[in-house]
Amino acid sequence: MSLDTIKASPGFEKYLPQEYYDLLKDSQFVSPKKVSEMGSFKELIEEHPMCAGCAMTLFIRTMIVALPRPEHTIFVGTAGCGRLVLSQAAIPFVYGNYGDTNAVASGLKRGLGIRFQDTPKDVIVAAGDGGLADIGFSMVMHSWFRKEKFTTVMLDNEVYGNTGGQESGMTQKGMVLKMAPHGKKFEKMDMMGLAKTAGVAYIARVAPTNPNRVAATIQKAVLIAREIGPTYVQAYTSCNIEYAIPTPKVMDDAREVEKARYQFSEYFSDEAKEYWDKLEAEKRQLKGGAATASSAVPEAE
Ligand SMILES: Cc1ncc(C[n+]2csc(CCOP(=O)(O)OP(=O)(O)O)c2C)c(N)n1
Ligand code: SF4
Repeated sequence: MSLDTIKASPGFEKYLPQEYYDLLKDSQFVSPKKVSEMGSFKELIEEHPMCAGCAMTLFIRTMIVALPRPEHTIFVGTAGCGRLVLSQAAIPFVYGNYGDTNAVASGLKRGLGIRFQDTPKDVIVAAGDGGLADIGFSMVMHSWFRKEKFTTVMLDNEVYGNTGGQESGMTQKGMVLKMAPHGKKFEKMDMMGLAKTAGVAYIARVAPTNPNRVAATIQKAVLIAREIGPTYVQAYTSCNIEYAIPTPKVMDDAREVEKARYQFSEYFSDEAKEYWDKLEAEKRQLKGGAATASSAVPEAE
């Protein structure tokens, strides 16, 4: 952890708000945090304009707490609900045009690799199912074929939430939405299978029902992408507005959907598995000592 990347330019210190000083005092920039500690330290995202109860917000909040090195992380997002949160976090955010995220992230990751040869930067695309499986599909696939070393997180609410309810390739067959009144005519796309075919090193599907598991999944995806190759996390992040889920029932829905068709699953390529096992062995060795994010798996719980 390091405060270097958020150091104020000389002369500006007195103009920065209290929130900035809270970040310097007790945040992930000071020491790694566990999801079980959420609410007791200054989080890197605290304000956003998402709908009340939106599961995507909970997922993004957990994902940010899980970042192995937030001070060396850059998010790439695009049009869609998720960017409303991501663009307000204390982490650099690049806004790709709708569909362009994985092309932008490819160039960014390569450029950062040339500029910061001693400090690898973690690039994470986080965008909706429409952005990644529809308009951005070819760019997602080709970033995977090219083995670009960054993480793609699909915020899969199974609809175009931000524009009021069009079907996406990830919507379930038969689903009737405000702007799909006849029901969707074809099956939900198998992006997990396509990722495997394209040679993605680590692939996971997760629902936001277990914050520790979300955190552990994100950490695996980021650390494996840093060293081995592309990683993909597909997260069920229901849209309570377009699916008319009453706010108090959002987590009930997540649990039901998880049980019925969104069970946690993960896949490692052989190389990714070998690397992950090595990191876990290092972590066990360091237990009791000070584990560093670059040499060991951070604690998620
Ligand atoms: C090139 C382009 N086409 C269309 C839009 C309009 N647009 C903005 S958000 C959005 C849908 C977002 O859906 P999704 O990617 O699934 O994310 P969600 O809002 O559901 O999180 C669309 C079509 C745009 N901004 N740019
Ligand atoms: S429209 Fe849906 S996905 Fe977007 S913020 Fe609202 S509940 Fe969340």
